[in-house]
Amino acid sequence: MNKNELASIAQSIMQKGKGILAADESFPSIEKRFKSIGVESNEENRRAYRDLLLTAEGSEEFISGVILFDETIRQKAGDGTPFPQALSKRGILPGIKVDGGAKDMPGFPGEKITEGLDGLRDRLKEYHDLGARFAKWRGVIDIAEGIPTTGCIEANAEALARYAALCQEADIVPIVEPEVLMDGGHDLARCYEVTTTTLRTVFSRLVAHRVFLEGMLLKPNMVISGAKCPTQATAQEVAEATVCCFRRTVPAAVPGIVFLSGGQSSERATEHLNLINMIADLPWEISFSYGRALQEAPLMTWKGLAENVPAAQKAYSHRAKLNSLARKGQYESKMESMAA
Ligand code: 5MM
Repeated sequence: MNKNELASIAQSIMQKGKGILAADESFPSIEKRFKSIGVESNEENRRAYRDLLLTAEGSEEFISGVILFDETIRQKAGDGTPFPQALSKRGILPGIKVDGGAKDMPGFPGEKITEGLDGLRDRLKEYHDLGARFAKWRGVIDIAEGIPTTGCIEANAEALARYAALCQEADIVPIVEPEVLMDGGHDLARCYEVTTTTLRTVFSRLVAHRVFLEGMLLKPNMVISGAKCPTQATAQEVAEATVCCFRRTVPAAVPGIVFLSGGQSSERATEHLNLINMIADLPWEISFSYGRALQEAPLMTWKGLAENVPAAQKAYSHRAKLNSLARKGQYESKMESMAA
C-alpha cells in the first residue's frame, strides 16, 4: 500500500468545486433507466450514452471522478480512445464499481447483503491496469418494521471493510458506500438513528481491518425523511441533522464525504448539498457522487437520438455546474433556469 498515493488520489477527487458522476449502473439498473425513455439496453446504446456523459466538453471543470461499470471501463469513446484514457486526458479520475450487487440475506427476511469479495484481489489488479484509481462498493440498509437488524448492519459493514482493505492493498482509493435507503414511511429521527448506528458500525470495522482513513472516501445517504413519510423535514432540518450525525460518527481523518442522491429530485439533492456546505467548520470536504440526480436531465434530453447529444451534454454540464456551486455553498434556486 502506498499511503501517499492513496491520500493524494483522495484529495484530488475532493478538490474544491468538483464532485463525482456515478455512471456505474448495473445491467438491470441501466435497463430500467433506458426503459423510461423507450431505448433498448444493448451494448452499443449503453456505450453511446456513456460516451455522451464521459466526453461532455467542459464537464471536467465540475467533475473530478467518474464511477464506471465493468463493461464501460473496457469500452471506447467515439474517437476510439478507451474510456479511462478519455477521462484521464481531461484530468478526470476513472473509478470502478467492484461490488457484485445486493442480494437477499439468508435468514434475514427483507434485508440485503452485498456480494463480490471472492476473487476481488485479482479483479482490482486488473482494474488498476485498465486505469482505475478509485473504486466503489455499496451496502444497502433498508428501514421498515423490525429492520434493519444488527446482523444485517454488521455483515454489510464487515464486507465494506474487507473490500476497502483489498482496494488499498492495490493502491486504489475505496469509496465506502453504506446506503440507508430513503424510501419508506419513516421520519427524519428514525433515519438519523439508523444512519448513526450504521456509520458507527462501519467505522469500527474499517478500523479493525486497518483501513488507512486518509486514503478512503465515504459515500453516505443524507439524513432525511423517508419518501413516504407524511411529515417531510425541511431542507434546513435535513442539512443540520446530516451534519450532526456525521460529526458524531465520521472521523476527521477521512478526507471527504461524497453524497449519493438516493432518489431525491435533482433540484432537492443540489439544495441539500448547498445547505450542508453552508454550515461552518466542517472537518471534511463535502461533495456529491450522484447517479440519478446528475443523469436525469441528460437522459431525458437524449432519448436515444444522436441529434440530441449536444443538448443532453449541455443539460449534464449545467447540472454538474449547479452541484459544483452547491459544493461551495454558492447555489441559488434561480440558477436552475439559467443556461449552461
Ligand atoms: C448509478 O447507480 C449506482 C449503481 O447502482 P446498481 O448497482 O443498483 O445498478 C449506485 O450505486 C449509485 O452509485 C449510488 O446509489 C448513487 O446513485 P444515486 O442515484 O443514489 O445518486
